[in-house]
Amino acid sequence: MSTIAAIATPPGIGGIALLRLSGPEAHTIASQHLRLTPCPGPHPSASYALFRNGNTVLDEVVVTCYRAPHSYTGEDMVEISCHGSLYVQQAILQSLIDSGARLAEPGEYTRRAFLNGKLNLSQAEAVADLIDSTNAGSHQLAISQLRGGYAQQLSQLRDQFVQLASLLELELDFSQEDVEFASRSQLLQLLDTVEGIAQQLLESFSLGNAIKNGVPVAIVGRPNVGKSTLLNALVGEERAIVSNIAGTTRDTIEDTLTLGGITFRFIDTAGLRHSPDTIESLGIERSYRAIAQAQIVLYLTDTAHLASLQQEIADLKAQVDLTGKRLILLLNKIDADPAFQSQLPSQAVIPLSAKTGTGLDRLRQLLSNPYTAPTTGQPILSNLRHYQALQKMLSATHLVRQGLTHGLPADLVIIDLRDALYHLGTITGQVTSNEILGSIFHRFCIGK
Ligand SMILES: Nc1nc2c(ncn2[C@@H]2O[C@H](COP(=O)(O)OP(=O)(O)OP(=O)(O)O)[C@@H](O)[C@H]2O)c(=O)[nH]1
Ligand SMILES: [Mg+2]
Repeated sequence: MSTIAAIATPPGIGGIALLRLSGPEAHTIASQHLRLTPCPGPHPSASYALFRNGNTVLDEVVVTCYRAPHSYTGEDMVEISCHGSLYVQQAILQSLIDSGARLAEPGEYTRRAFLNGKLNLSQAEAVADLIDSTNAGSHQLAISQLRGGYAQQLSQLRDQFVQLASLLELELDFSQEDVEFASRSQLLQLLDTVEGIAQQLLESFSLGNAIKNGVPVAIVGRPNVGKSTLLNALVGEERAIVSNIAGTTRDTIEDTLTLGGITFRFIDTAGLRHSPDTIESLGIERSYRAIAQAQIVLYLTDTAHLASLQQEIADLKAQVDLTGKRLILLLNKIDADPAFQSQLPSQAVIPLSAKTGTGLDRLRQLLSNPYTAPTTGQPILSNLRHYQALQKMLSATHLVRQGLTHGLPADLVIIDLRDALYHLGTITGQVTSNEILGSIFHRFCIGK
């Protein structure tokens, strides 16, 4: 293991910047530039020091020394807090590299922490989520995963499976004799438990994903029905230009609103129609792209065009695949036609006035209702990699179950069981590969 160095604070000028050194030579390299107080024990020691490069004093710094394994990475570490001048940060980093350190790769500190057993893989991923968190909901998800979350429970279950799998393998050595070392009923019971947990986690994913990444909502419809007015009313500011000229919005315009802890990303789009205008047509293409990427489609019409709504929806479905998306039909401008309020067409269309605000509360509620968090403190899955691993694990456990109920020989059951154990193990990192680690850590910051 080489000794790595990086600036851990964000690039740019700041009050203080933090540099980190980690690896077997961390203390030796640091002591070429600093007079270090010895750091013998499990407790980190912080001290004031001058950072020198040769005879030149670069800065007055505070140095924190950690001894392996009592550090974030589990290795010897030195952290240097210097003044946040760009020059000072770079000069200190260059000095450390000149003295034998190597520039750290993204996430390399956390990768080392994982490899040294300080964190499991799910916790390492939670570190990146915690850094990325932008609201109370995503922060809470990341913290609970960092504190262990469901990965600990899955890892314990996997250990029990491994024991049963080894008993099953033992039976192969006695295949001539009719013996059963692994209790089939115990195995089935364990399958019940792990499948139950996996199902619950998979069901929580749409909520977890919404909390972590927000929900894209496209506002679409024919020109002039009030899409931009609705965007402005929802986000509470004049984001998009509103006019009575059909075809006002040419490009997609986005803004966000947090409802019940979920960030909704509203995308106002160019009105859908056949237009000879090249620019408008390009805008309309973007509208279709916005619909394709949205999870929720707010399809807006107004009182003057209600009669053609069904046809418009049929045309829309012919253009874009709406499978898996929530389509909400809205009838705007009910303020302009009071007679309409008494003869509303169907329950399926939500009446509102983007201008006066009537009906907007109902719309907000409708948007956030499906994302109500479970109250019992159940774990929530927000990690796509875990989601995919659990799905693959479930396919394998179904085959194990089938094998057991049909009394298939142990050597066949074992193949599926190993497959299930593999996918379960990739969540916690009990099973891993350079490819998995690479895809996880490349999205980290340098210095973390
Ligand atoms: N009376 C009434 N007028 C509205 C309402 N909502 C929008 N309007 C008016 O309808 C016209 C069109 O509004 P926009 O918000 O620009 O419509 P749009 O759907 O974004 O139009 P394009 O960008 O051209 O597709 C403007 O004159 C708005 O003031 C409403 O709820 N009631
Ligand atoms: Mg508009």
